[in-house]
Amino acid sequence: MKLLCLLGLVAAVLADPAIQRFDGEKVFRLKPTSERAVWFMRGLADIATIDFWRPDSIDQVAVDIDVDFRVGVKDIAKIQDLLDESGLEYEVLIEDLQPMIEQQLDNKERSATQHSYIKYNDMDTINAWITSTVARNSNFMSLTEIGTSYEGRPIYAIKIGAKTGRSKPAIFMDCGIHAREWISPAFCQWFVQEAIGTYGSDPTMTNILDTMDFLVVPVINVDGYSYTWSNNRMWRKTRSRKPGSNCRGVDPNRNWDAGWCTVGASSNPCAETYCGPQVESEKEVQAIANFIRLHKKSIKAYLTIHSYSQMCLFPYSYTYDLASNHNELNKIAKGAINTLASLYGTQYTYGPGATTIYLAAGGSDDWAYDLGIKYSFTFELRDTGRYGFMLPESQIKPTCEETMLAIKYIANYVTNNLY
Ligand code: 0X9
Ligand code: ZN
Ligand code: ZN
Repeated sequence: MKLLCLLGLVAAVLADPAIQRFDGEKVFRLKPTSERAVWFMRGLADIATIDFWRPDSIDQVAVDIDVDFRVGVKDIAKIQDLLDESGLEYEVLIEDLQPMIEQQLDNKERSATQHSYIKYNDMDTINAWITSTVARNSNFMSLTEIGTSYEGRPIYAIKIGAKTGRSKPAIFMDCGIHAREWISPAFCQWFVQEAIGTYGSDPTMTNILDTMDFLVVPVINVDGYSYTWSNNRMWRKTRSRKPGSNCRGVDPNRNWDAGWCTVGASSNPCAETYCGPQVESEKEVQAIANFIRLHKKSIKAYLTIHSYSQMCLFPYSYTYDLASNHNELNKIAKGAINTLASLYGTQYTYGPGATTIYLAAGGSDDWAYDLGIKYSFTFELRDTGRYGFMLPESQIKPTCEETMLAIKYIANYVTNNLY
């Protein structure tokens, strides 16, 4: 009996020695309707290791904002007892995370190495897809390696648009800033395919791509994304090392020069929202920032894709001040989420980041906006917490289809209102 257990253990370890398992881990949702509940949540964060899913750190917990958080298996009994005794309203969003991670890959036709738009593709598969797609459509696309990551992986930008011989205004869009938000890179891949697939037949897409170029970065945080496949599905940050700390990684959406590290970010290298030792400390952020600065004159819109929460956000997030074209941004966001909802009824909220999600400085949207790109939006795709980051592959298609409508709505607006 003992021997069998041992053999089982050895087999499990040999199967994939590096990959971290999440057996028995739960995700809770607390609805803090009072200051007492907020204090209670802070107390929990002090006594147990808690991975905040939404909002993404304890600093952002406030009255009336649902808190989704993951608790490691050794703390669950304790945390659940405390929750029960508190009398506060809470639910168990995910009973056991490990099967959820396995069930996420629910596309029956999936193969590990073959690229597909309706499955989650790993980093190597995405990179091979990037190269071959651009090569197959070289009349319509070009590829730039805009930099390399901390671990030396290439970061690519794909330019898509009709070649007119003149330099065109552009819309920049990136995916995969946060490693575990897998639906985000999936959307960028979908977008590229849909753009070439509908050019010439869809009048809106044709007009957009005749007038403008799209600059798409399918995955910014390439090291983090790789790491979510090889080691830890729940990884969010980059993978850089910092002298004096054993904790790795910086939150790449707290590392931009926009009220850097003033609110909603942490200076603790072990925190999920670590802002980094200085502005643009991360090579991945530098690569994008340099690329955007270089093409600043032509870039008219900045779009960045995250998950989850179903939101369309615009500046500011580092201050409660309103953007100078707030009314226009609000109107565009409203139009975008309405067309998104028209397909499957998916409901989004929208507004300035600071009041719609939380104050959080150092984000790419605010940085791009302050650089002078006056249409700047962050999308938080599906869902609202049923699956969270583990959105099943069967939802990739509907999610991408509806998001496509919103992105096209914004791109069409920008095309018709060039400045
Ligand atoms: O906190 C973030 O970086 C984004 N949410 S996520 O859950 N995907 O991490 C929201 C970003 C909103 N914009 C800024 N904070 N600038
Ligand atoms: Zn260029
Ligand atoms: Zn994110």
